[in-house]
Amino acid sequence: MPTKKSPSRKNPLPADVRGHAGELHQQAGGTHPVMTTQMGIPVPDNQNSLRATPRGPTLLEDFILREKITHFDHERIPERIVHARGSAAHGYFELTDSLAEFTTAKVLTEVGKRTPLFTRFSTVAGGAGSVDTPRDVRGFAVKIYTEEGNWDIVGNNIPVFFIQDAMKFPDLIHAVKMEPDRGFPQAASAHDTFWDFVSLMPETMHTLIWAMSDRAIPRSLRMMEGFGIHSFRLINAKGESTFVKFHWRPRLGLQSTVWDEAAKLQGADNDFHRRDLFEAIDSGAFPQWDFGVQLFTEADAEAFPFDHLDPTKLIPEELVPLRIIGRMVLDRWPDNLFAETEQVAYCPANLPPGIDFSNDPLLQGRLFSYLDTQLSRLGGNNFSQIPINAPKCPFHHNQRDGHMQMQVPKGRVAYEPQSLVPDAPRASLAQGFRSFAQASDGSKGRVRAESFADHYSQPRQFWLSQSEIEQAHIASSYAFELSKVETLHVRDAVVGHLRHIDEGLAQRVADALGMAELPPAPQAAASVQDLPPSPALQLIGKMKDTLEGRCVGILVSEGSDGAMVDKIRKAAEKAGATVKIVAPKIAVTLKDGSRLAADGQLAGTPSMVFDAVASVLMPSEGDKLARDSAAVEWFANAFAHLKAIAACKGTQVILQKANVEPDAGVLAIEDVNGFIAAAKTRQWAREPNVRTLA
Ligand code: HDD
Repeated sequence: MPTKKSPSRKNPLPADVRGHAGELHQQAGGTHPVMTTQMGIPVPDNQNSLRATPRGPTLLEDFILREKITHFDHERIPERIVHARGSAAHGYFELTDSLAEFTTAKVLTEVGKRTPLFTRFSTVAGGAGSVDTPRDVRGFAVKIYTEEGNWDIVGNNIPVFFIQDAMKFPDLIHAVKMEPDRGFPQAASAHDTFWDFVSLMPETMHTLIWAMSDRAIPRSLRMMEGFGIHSFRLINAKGESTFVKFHWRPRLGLQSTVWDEAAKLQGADNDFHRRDLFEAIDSGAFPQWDFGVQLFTEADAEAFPFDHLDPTKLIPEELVPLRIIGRMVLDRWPDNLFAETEQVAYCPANLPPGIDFSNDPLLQGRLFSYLDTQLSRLGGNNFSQIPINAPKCPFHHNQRDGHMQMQVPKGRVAYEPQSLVPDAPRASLAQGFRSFAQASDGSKGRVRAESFADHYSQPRQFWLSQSEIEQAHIASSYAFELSKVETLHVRDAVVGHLRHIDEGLAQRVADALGMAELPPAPQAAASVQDLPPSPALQLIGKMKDTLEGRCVGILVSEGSDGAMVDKIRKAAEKAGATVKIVAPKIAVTLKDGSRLAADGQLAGTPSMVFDAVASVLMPSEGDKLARDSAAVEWFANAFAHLKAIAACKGTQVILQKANVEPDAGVLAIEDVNGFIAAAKTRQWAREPNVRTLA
């Protein structure tokens, strides 16, 4: 073997990048600040470690290498045990209607004032690197930096929660996370341990039916509702309390995917929701939500046919209407995902004076859990100094020292009472946080209130309030999820519970699972009531016929008619959509000889990422693409996912191969207005022709 005397292989890097000389800061042209270590020592070479000889060992003395690697080794912090996968944005809250009658909180009384906020959306079950589109509840956490301290509304996109008592939260999460022995499935509830747990906990039935609905497969984070879930209190200047529930309503209306689409999106784009939010903000189409409250008194609550302190119950809007009092606008993407989205620490205990907690036992447990989590996740007691967590109002306290203390407090006094310093902080009864002076009676004990015993009436109300399409989707999701459950008695137990919600639902799921007969229903702790249907619980009812915020894909190829492409593009953009061009190659030559750059290559840009599709192809290109599975699937999927399709004559041969049958949502490319109208909605009438639903 030839021995090498020196590293004489040809190095493809220019000399300055190889770092022989110290001219590193000239490598990309222009002037650059000199790179330094964390301590500010200039770095002579960022390519080569310090070696004893050119081909000898690396020296321990190389403090530059050790610092760089050490920092890298510690670049991750523990991910959140739940809600690890999240996307966030900055924005503001603006009050449009004062609640001064009910609360002293300035953020809810000063109309027109804009208060900065940071909102993080998340999935619950998957890890930080998991996909954006599993069937899952979505977190909807808003940190409002009010002038009286941070207010965190740490909610979800579903108005109820699985369990009634914080004691059960670790069990719920252990059951839904990947199974500990095999380490799968990631980000999915369709497995034995989750369904085993819920089948033994009838209180989960309400949130479960929401999670089986299309609410759990949103089209976009911009098209989801948010809910504070628990009852909170508002407290006015007289010390009077009014109960309140908080709601966020997307201005774009609600929209979901269909399940087959959500599942395929996992392959098409892992970051579908994150990218969608980023692109909307980047293009200046700032997502907005109305902020609404449901206000009710103790006496109102007494008359409800359920206990509002039970987080598995919601208050139908028909019973307590929603009052819109403000809006949230998200207008700035974070500068750095780690520093902001990852390090942000929400906590339901963060409330400004004038808002207070209720006795909801789940909320009470949460008040402990978040701070405790953050101490370990963010490494110590000074995490509130991280910029994204720090309040934007003045703050003064006597808390000192600890890991990563970033401030340099001055003076001798860090205690109270004291008499040495005139201007040290003191508590203020007048301005301070006030807890409602609620009288209580009864005896201490580990008990579940009798008023929490009805587990089926509200899921039944939810089911009966849904449209036929939604009911079919819900029944099919139960069937899909339970089909992944291997333990047969667990399937039986779940279907048994469904009988209390609706015999018809139970029968549909049982049939879809191939059960010979309906399993017995378990004993219900309270009799099931027939509550009036609540149309406000529908998702389809809250969709808007609009293209605003949606995306239209246009397939083109060599020789396509550019004028036709422009016509569709303009009409779609006029209706508020963004348009993306898809082509077999990333740039094509159009009929008039001009070049058109595509936004996506066909093989990597399936139709799942669009809300509607159009196609402008020369017949010869259509013939060619009819032999390309990516093109055939483009249309087959758009058709199966109930999207409007506008196609030219040249595309017909592909449509035939894709089994696209003519219907109201399949239009000739020349019918631009018809296409835009059809693109504003899903083609629900098509669904029975494209899939078998339970
Ligand atoms: Fe929780 C995070 C929402 C019950 C314990 N939760 C977390 C996040 C959201 C929620 C949106 C992520 C916030 C972010 O983006 O960083 N959690 C809820 C809702 C609940 C709920 C709406 C019921 C109504 N949570 C709940 C209970 C407990 C926790 C009952 C424990 C007793 N939640 C946590 C946590 C997390 C968390 C483990 C993980 C990371 C963190 O807090 O900071 O402490």
